Amino acid sequence: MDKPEEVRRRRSIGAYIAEWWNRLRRRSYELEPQRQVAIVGSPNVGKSLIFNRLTGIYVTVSNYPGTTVEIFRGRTYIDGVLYEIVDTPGMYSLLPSSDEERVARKLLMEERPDLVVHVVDAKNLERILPLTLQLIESGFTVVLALNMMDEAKKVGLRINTEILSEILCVPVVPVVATTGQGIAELRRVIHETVRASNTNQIRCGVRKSDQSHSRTPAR
Ligand SMILES: Nc1nc2c(ncn2[C@@H]2O[C@H](COP(=O)(O)OP(=O)(O)O)[C@@H](O)[C@H]2O)c(=O)[nH]1
Ligand SMILES: [Mg+2]
Repeated sequence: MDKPEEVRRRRSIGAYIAEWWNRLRRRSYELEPQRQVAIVGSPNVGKSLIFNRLTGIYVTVSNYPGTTVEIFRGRTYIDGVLYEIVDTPGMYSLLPSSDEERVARKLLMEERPDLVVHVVDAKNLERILPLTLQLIESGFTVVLALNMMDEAKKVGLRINTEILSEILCVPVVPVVATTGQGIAELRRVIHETVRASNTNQIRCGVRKSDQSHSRTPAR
């Protein structure tokens, strides 16, 4: 049995953590987010799971104006910077052929997020990369999240993310959204890429081991 003193001490630590968490949440929705990140990609690639893993302090859901399409918005701090993360409806292309795609395109074009995380199913890369190229051509700062790496490995696929990153000139982060593997790295790369794009220093192939490998792409 715990002594009453020990119980009191644990309760006060619990109350302190709860108070700190509530203060953080309150502050996060009172303040205007400093940066905005949109999560895009085709349906069923793990966008919402990644959104949930990236956010957590404050999430809202609303219909996009004039439609019944739901948009989830959440907030998170990365390195002291308050980000708004937007989970967009599934899209295959920037040329819309469904209500969801129209809303996703409109949201991107009107809100012009600081960064777009293109979530792709690592097993179906070749079918999905055209959207990555459209996003890059439309002037968005893009990070490619190669999700479902667990399934890709199971079917024997090996993807050289460094070469892919160099070819596309966007950072590529392998992720397993179901386990959370790669999410910390994704947060780090999002923050680093937003900072680099603000100073016009887009890196080609952001690597863990070689941070000096950078160049400004031709525009
Ligand atoms: N095996 C595996 N399944 C995943 C992964 N990420 C998402 N899923 C599953 O894929 C399905 C679609 O995920 P969801 O986040 O709703 O995709 P969305 O339509 O892009 O928002 C769900 O059943 C997830 O559990 C992953 O990394 N590995
Ligand atoms: Mg979803």
